[in-house]
Amino acid sequence: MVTERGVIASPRPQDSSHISRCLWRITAPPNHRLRFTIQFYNVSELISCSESQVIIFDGLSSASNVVERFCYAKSSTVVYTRGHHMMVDMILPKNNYLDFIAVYEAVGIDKGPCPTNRSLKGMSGTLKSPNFPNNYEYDQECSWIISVPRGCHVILSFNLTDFHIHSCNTSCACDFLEVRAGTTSKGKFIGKFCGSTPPSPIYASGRDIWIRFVTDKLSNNKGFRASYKAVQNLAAECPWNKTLTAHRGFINSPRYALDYPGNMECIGESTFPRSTEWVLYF
Ligand SMILES: [Ca+2]
Repeated sequence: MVTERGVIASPRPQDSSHISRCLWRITAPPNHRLRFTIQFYNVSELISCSESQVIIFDGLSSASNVVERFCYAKSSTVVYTRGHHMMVDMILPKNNYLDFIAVYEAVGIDKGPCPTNRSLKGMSGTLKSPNFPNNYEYDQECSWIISVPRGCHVILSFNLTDFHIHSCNTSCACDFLEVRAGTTSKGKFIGKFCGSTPPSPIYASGRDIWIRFVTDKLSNNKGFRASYKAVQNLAAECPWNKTLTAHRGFINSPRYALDYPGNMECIGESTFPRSTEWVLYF
């Protein structure tokens, strides 16, 4: 089937006595993925998974990755393919019933729990790895573009408990979160992060950042949840060669008392005579 939307259902009971298996192959237009919404799935409790199940493959054959496998009654569930093909393999129980109705539809690749270049806009928001706080899947690549209003700057923050990305070495070669300035993979590199210690808040000098989350074929973990906010230019709070002239004043790290952003260097300088004694109170 090559359509943008449709319904698939189990055979009617009077037809199903001689049918043991149904297969559907569905293809969405290029640059789309398939959203599959199971609206109704009921099967006898007496049936085991080996006798009856519905398997959704991320491709046109049973050699493709499995998106989801169902063998117990389930209420409404939504799954997404990664590519633009899907195969549904339904194994029907002998001398028993399986009632199944699902809707498939072609959606943009920016949809689903692991989107490609999903656009996030506004003054604040959150994003998370697929399935968070449950473990992410193997072999994923998801990306987001955060854009805050003109004149603002993005700051991306993590909680200590919301960052667990499987790391196999210090260069984050296995699973990682990559952050770049701008709206594409070609923007200025800001950082690559993994492990269980979240990075300091990430401040971008512009209004957009591009984020990519990549996982490999081994070991997975909880992933991450992050929040972004539109902030004013922090350059004023983190002066470069600012001259302090008043006899008394305050200096603070950028965004004090919030976490300061990573990758900044602030320098303050005084022009008082050498003999002047400085007293710093914390
Ligand atoms: Ca991994």
